[in-house]
This record gives sequence, C-alpha cells and structure tokens, in this order.
Amino acid sequence: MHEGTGELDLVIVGAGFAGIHMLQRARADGLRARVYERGAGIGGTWYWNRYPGARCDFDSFDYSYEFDPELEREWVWSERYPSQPEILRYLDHVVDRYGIRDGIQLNATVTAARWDEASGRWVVTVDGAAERETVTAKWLVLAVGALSRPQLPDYDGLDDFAGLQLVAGDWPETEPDLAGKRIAVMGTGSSGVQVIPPLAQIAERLTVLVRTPSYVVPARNHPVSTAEYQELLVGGAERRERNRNAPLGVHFPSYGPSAKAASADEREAAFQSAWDAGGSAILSTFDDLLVDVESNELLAEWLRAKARGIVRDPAIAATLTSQTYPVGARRIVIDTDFYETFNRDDVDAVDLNATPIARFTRDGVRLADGREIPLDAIVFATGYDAGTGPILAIDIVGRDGRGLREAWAGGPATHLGIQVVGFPNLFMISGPQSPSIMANVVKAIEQHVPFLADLIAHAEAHGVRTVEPEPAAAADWGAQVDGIAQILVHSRATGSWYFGANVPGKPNAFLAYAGGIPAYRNVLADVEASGYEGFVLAKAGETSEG
Ligand code: NA7
Repeated sequence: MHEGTGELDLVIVGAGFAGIHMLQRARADGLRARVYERGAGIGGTWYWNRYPGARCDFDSFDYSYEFDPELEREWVWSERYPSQPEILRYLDHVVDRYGIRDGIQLNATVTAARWDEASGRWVVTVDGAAERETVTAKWLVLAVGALSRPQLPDYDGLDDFAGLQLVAGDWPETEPDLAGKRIAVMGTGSSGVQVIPPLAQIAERLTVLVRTPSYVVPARNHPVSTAEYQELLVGGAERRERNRNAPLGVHFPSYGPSAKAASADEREAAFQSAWDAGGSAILSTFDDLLVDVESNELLAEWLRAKARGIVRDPAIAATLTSQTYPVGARRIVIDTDFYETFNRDDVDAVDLNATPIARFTRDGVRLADGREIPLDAIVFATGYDAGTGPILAIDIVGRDGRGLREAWAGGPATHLGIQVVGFPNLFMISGPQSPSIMANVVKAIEQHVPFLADLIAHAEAHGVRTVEPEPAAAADWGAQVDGIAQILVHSRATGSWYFGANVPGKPNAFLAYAGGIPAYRNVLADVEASGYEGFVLAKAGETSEG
C-alpha cells in the first residue's frame, strides 16, 4: 500500500529493531504507516554504535526476531554474538525481505508531536536534512530505543582540548584514524569494555579513566559455520521455548536455589562452568543471586578474584575490582580480552575515585594530583540518558496542552510501559516501566509489537477514536514496577543509570519492569483477553478521560 505524504494512520519514530518490526506488522495489517529515522541508515542504536569492537552481548540466535519462522530459517549468523555490522546487515535483510524500505524516511528527526483533540490525531513535526515537514496520524508509536541518547560529562577545558573527542554511542561514519595515537577511554560499562581492547592494539598509549568498574565475564565469542548454525536451528524451537520462560528472555542453566546454601564446591563448579561457557549465564547459576545480597557477594568476590588473577599490576587490579555494588545491579559486562589488555605496557588505568579529573587542557587531561596525561583523542563511553531521555528529547504535548516533560517531571509514569495518561493514541515500544533494559530487548520488542498491532486493529475494527490508560491502572502499574525493583539487589545501586542517577537532575526512579519476560507476557495476554482492561477505548462522541 502506498501512503500519501501528510496523512497517515500510523507514525513510527525510529528504525531500529522495534520500528522495523512495527512497520512490518502495520503494513501487513493494511495501515498507512511510516517510520521516521534520525540516522542516515536503519538500525537505530546499532546504527550509531559503530565503535571498534561493538557487538551484542546475547547470542545471535537469541538476539534475532522469531515472529516469522521463514525469516529465522533463511538468515545465518556467522558468529556466536552478532557484531554491529552483521546486525545492520540482518536488519537490512529484514527490511528488504518484507519490502518495507519505502516506508522508512531517513535523516528525519521527529522533534515534536502535538495531540489535536478536534481531529483526534497527532500532529508530528519532522526535521529533515533540508526541510521541516508536518504529518498527522491517528496513532503514534515511539520506537526510539532505551539507550540511544548518549550522556556526556561536562568538564572544564573540554572546549580547549585540541585532540579528537569521540563518543562510543555516536561514532563517526568515517572511521577516525586512531593508529599510533595517545588515547583515553572514559567509562568501563559494556561499551568501554568492548572498545578498550581493539583501541589498545592500535594506540601508541591507552589510558582508561575508571570511576565505576564493571563485573566482567568472558564472552567466548567464536565464528559459527553455516553448517553449525543450521544444526543450531534444528533445536531452535526448544531453545525459543526455554527462552520464553526465562525472565531475561534468554535461558541460562541454574545449578540450585541458593548460592549461600550451596557448598563451596558446588558454588565453584557452577560459577566456573558458567565462566567457561561465557556470556552473562553466571548471574543465573543460583536462583537467589539477584535477590539475596549475601549470595550475591559470594559471586561478586569470586569475579573480583578472577580479575585479580588475570591483571598482573596489583594497583590496576585494585582499580578494576573496587566495585562496591552487587553484581548484576548494574549490567554485567561480557568481554573479549578486557582484563588481559591491562597487562600491556602501553595500557594504564586511572582510578578517578582516588584521583579525580581536574580539567581538560589543550594537550590532554590534568588530574587532581597535578599529573598531566597528554592525549590525541578521548573516547567517551559514558553511558546514556536511558529510557526517558530519547522520549523526552521530543517535545510531546498531549491532551489539554500538557507536555510529557511536565507529566514526567517526577519520573516516568505509564501503564504497562506502553501508554501515558493524557496522551491518547501514543504508544511506546520497550519504553520506561516495561521489561526493555531488563531483558533481551529484541524479545521485549516482540512482546510489544503484536500487542500494539492487535490493539490498533481492534480499535480500528470497533470504531474506536482514542485509546488511553485509566489513571488508576497506571498508578497501580507504577507501584508494581517500584515494588519489584525493591526486591532486587538493584535497589542497592541507586547511583546507577537504572535509577537515572547518571544524568544531573533526572528524577530517581527505577526505569524498567523487572518482573521478567514471562510475567510481563501474562500481563499483556490478560489485558488483551479482557478486552483491554485498564485502557479506555472511546468511540467518537465518548470521552476517554478518567
Ligand atoms: P554504561 O553501562 O552506563 O557505562 C557508562 C560508564 O561510564 C560507567 O562506568 C560510568 O561510571 C562511566 N562514566 C560516566 N561518566 C563518567 C565520568 N564523568 N568519568 C568517568 N566515568 C564515567 O554505558 P555503556 O554504553 O557502557 O553500556 C550501556 C548498555 O549498552 C549496556 O547496559 C548494554 O545493554 C549495552 P559511573 O556509573 O557514572 O560512575
């Protein structure tokens, strides 16, 4: 179906995993839909994260769509974990396979969206490369990603720095020439841990600026031949089923209910087996690791000891193992040669807690103890304004002229992480208060897309003009989200981005539903089966308020 320019049924913001799947479903349902994408290519977060070493931390098979068995059968991944370029190739394939490329407008940033009560439509402002465009649509779906707005520090002197400033999550399309350069990397989350080893290989000198070290486990990435991948597909259905029943949306083996109740030998065997298998499986070795701080500390100390066993310089080892938060309370990080990289003579680590940055200078960075580190380039792997940031970057104005920035001044408030009271017909995919960052996000997306597509189809079939959550249902959902977060060890790391603490002025609120993928699926299924209980579906002339 071909759509005209100004009038659409559905506007989707973002051409990552979420927006592409939503467009594919919307087209299949016969909607006039279009995706607006800020980037010059598709891929969303994966488009921007093109830094050396960028790779997903879930296995390729688990990190791909399962909505179409034929798609699943015809695509062959070449490595255990998909690299950033391969993910882009996969998404390109998906877009071509479903013939939806003409529904995606690139270099098109949605800057504002205003609800027009009279027409019952969203008026969406799109800033293109050359011109500003306005489109209207009955339905607006934000598929903007949870980790798509990099958060950068603000140090004195950064403007004076004469070298290159690079951002992991906004890496230049033309690969910068970093060979033989003196480089610093700031940040040791997933992005920093991935970018550090390849940069160390080409830099003259690499300095890692560490404030909060991660718990790091080996990825054990390896090539996968076509024959091996096809063999894996034979067991694909069972694997999908196991994943469906796993909180993260990816199944990992459990060795027992409680780490602290297990014997030292049992613990050692379980932890070592997960360490050898690679990936984040280690967090699932015992069922209480994310809820019992004593059990958690047993794993945390085991991981610190592993790191100390690899990193030869005791001072650097101490810096990289100074975690004071429970393992898993921030994202566990999987690596290839991260700790080993610090055994190179040309790589150093600075503990910013002991020696903070005083300022940047023209030639590098000056530390509080007066030490100057001369630099040609600094790489910021300093994280994201997660969850709410990409949504609030758009000036969204709902019913009665009320802005979303105002509505969320105290933190995100949603129903099911899908809709906000006062913002009819506006939906989020993997938004705040949904599983999103607490799950394999592709699986979280595959929960939202069919739910939203079915809801829109139901509304269209029944002459519904507006869909909006009931305030009581939304309040109840917010309480559930907070309640679950309190049970987890995450509540002991309120200084993390999961709580918004990495962004100055951001309200302290847990950003995701942590009840897991299976529980969330049941919630969505019940809502759909009940005829959308918790939502007000109003026909023309009816009100959807309260
Ligand atoms: P993360 O996980 O938010 O990591 C960002 C890191 O940057 C973290 O260690 C921060 O420590 C550090 N940071 C932030 N600001 C500074 C300053 N000013 N100085 C030193 N260090 C700083 O982001 P990633 O991009 O690595 O990973 C995001 C997700 O991508 C990840 O969860 C995976 O899902 C994939 P801080 O906590 O601020 O002390």
